[in-house]
Amino acid sequence: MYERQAVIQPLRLAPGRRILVISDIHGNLAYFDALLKKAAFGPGDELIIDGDFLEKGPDSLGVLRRIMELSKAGNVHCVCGNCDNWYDIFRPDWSPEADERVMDYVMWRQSGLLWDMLNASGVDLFELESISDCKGTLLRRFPQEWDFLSKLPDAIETESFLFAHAGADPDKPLREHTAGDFCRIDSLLTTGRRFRKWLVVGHWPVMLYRENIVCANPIIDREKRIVSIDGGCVLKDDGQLNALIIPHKDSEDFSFLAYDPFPVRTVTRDQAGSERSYYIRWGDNQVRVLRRGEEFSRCRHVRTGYEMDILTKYLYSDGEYSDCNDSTDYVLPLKAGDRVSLIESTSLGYLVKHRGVTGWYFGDLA
Ligand SMILES: [Mn+2]
Repeated sequence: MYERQAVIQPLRLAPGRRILVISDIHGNLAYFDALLKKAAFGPGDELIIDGDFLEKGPDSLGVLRRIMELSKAGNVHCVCGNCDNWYDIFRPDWSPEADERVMDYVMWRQSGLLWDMLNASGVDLFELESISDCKGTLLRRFPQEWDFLSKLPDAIETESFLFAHAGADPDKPLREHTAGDFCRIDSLLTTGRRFRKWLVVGHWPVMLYRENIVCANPIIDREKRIVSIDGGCVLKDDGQLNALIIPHKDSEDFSFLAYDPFPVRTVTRDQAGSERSYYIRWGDNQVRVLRRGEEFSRCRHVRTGYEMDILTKYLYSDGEYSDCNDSTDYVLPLKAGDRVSLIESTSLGYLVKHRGVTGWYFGDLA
């Protein structure tokens, strides 16, 4: 499916209109609605949804319907991500083996668009043998949703920008791109690719680009002309949904807004930041448990040998070796009066987020 020729939607924007770009909503309707509200999104703006609005989160169908509803006004434009291409299950070259993989995926995740749609149709998924048995039901019950999904472009091109979910190939004419060229590239910023036109992508949570510090804010690389905006919404416990703000269609004067639901508290004393820190993250998260405690456990990261205290509830198994939830020992540099978002309260201190950066604070919070 990723080998098919990509659909690129040309978009002419009126001058002077603000452009918001949001990616990787991943079925999180609450974050999406709250971010639009925070940005005071309205008819005077343009909104680009940069792919992966479905899957992983609690309400994929709700997010799809919200985007469809917003799209009616004509100022909302949506790109297909690697989690949004569900219309492919109805294409003639879709195989029975692929149906099996989809069924396994749906029952493993127990969430996502097909899960939501089938539950809303009253289908008992635990009785269902194959996805092929319910494709008729899906088409009958959700004709508008499938029509919308079938028409999603793989990229949107304006005079100054290309919006694609994960990347593009600067050595290939745009018209020769496949769907996969736009949505199947991991870690775009480390591939050495640079572009003539600004490329705005999601897909790769931005915190994965740094080893020592967890930062969820968009990365603007002016040399490569890439803006990477996935703040780890749904995928990371401390993640956020970012909206890149382009002041008007030819501007490079980027800013952003972010939404997360954590309570905001106030720091009561200055704290110096740590000079050395590490971020153990998904994909490279095997640790050896040196000393298991009730609240914290002393652990050694297997690949690097780095030692840190990890919340015991973040360890995924009781064994000597365990994978763990994303963890950092970074101590944030803070000043009394700073406002922080509270992620975890522990007996030793607080895991907080300050201006998009997650770390520890060991004083009192007001
Ligand atoms: Mn993706």
